Amino acid sequence: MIRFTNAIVRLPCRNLVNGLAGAGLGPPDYGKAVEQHAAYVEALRGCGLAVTVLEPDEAYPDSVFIEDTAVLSDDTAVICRLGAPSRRGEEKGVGLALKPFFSGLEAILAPGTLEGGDVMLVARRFYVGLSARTNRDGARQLGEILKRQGMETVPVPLSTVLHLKTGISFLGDGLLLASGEFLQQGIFSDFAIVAVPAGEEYAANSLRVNDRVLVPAGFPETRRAIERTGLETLAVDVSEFRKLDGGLSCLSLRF
Ligand code: CIR
Repeated sequence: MIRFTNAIVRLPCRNLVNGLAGAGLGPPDYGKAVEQHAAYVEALRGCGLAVTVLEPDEAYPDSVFIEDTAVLSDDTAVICRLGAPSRRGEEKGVGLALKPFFSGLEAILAPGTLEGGDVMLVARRFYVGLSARTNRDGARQLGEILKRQGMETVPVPLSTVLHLKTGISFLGDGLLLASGEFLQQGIFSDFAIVAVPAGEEYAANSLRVNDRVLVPAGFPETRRAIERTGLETLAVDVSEFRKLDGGLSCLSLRF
């Protein structure tokens, strides 16, 4: 399992209340979102990461979901062309913030689209969800960039989830946490799978960071299922980000 030393996050902006939402849970509470975000940053620091905190960007309501703007691999950062038109442009500031840490900067170009939430790294292989946000051309471009570094990409057609990692997370050591459509996916048949109990699907987006797994607060059965594998967990409340279909992984870039 990769050990992370750094993370980059972006503070939620006031305009967060106008973010893209399909969950039907109503708009997020900005004040609560700010508090939850601060606790999330502390959780990352508690896992040993140095966290770079970017200023809020009012031009982009969804800019707190920074994971979608880049894919990181060894010394290369791939800057995404987001699939959601209202989010295009978020990636510019992130590229600048990544520059000091990465010797190579690459970009996904039109007509390709790619969002980082669709990309799951397992050892030296990247699984790339083909979603409403990530198209085949975006996945192909990413594959070509990563191939030059000896990495493999595997496309994963999606049917119900927003992003690949909405429904599946790599917990390390050959272990996946999965829900819904991924429980029967042949592509993942070589992995041991921790199944997310029905009703707790949101917790499928949990986040292994070094020695711990961050799990969204309020999903005790998933937390127990992860702990039964011997992993240590930490519950982090991200209820306000859930209202915008965002999960734990979406809120940071880790490297
Ligand atoms: C969006 O629809 O783009 C945001 N409201 C949520 C993005 C969540 N990001 C992620 O799953 N990686």
